[in-house]
Amino acid sequence: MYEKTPIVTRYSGNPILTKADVPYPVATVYNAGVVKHAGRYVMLFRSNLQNGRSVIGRADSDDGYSFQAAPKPFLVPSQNPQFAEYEEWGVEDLRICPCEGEYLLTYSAYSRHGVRIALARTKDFQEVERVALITQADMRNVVIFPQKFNGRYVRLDRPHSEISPWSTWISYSPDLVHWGDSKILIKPVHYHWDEMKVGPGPQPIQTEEGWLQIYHGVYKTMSGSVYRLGVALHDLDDPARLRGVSDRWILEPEAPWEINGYVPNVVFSCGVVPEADGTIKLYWGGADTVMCVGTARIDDLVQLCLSDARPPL
Ligand code: BMA
Repeated sequence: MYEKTPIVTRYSGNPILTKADVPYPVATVYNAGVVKHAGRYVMLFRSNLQNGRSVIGRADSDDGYSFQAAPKPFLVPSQNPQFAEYEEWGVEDLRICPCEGEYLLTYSAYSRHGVRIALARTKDFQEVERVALITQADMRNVVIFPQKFNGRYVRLDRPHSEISPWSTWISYSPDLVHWGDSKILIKPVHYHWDEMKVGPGPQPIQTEEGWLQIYHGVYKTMSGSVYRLGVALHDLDDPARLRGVSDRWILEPEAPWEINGYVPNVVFSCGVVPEADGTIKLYWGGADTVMCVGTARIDDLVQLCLSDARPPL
């Protein structure tokens, strides 16, 4: 139970993308969604501009480790009046959810009215169409499952209220625009590594045992919050049913660029790529400053959820 072998093996060439690799002026490169598209890895990363507000950049790779950043940002705050008012202060933490032959892009839209989630879609990462703002304010971290369940899209999301702080919920939609039937799935556990916040990471991965979800958990210390990553397993046919939430984290800030940076002591993931050999490439932002990658075996992560679980609620 307490073996020392790491569950996630860090790539020796970390960090794999930094502000020095971006052709336009940025202060940071982090929290990227990543997907394999047409045989190549596409990374959509967040950068703070030098006014502190965020845009989404793009980088491409043949091997998932060595990325080339595009000359211009991929997604900036919209000029379209339907979205502009809610994206005025930036777009952040984009997830790429492959679903029914297209990619659903969910990201945080910041404005004077708070933070909410916007949804866009693309088939080829050339043409991007904004679909809708799909939550009210005080919501972040929405990921959509790669398939419909009983004819409905399903998403995990992370509302915040004082009564049930920063927990993971599930919601359903017939059309990607209208969402409801919401239900709470995972709450922080007191005096535990995720006691302050629990929120979805990248899009869930299908495994034989269920949908594997990598999430972030936050612990508040006397010198700030520590962001770590954990895993949960959802039933294959009914993602509202949890098969297990691992008691232990799978990754915590350890490398110098995870401990020090724009926001110290953060590993935060919005991107994962399952590979044919039963491993994943897991991508995370280090200290809200750089992009990192590591590998893990899907079976190990699944077993952690099943063998060493904590109560979800
Ligand atoms: C969260 C989000 C993330 C960020 C993390 C650590 O609330 O803002 O984008 O990585 O805090 O600063």
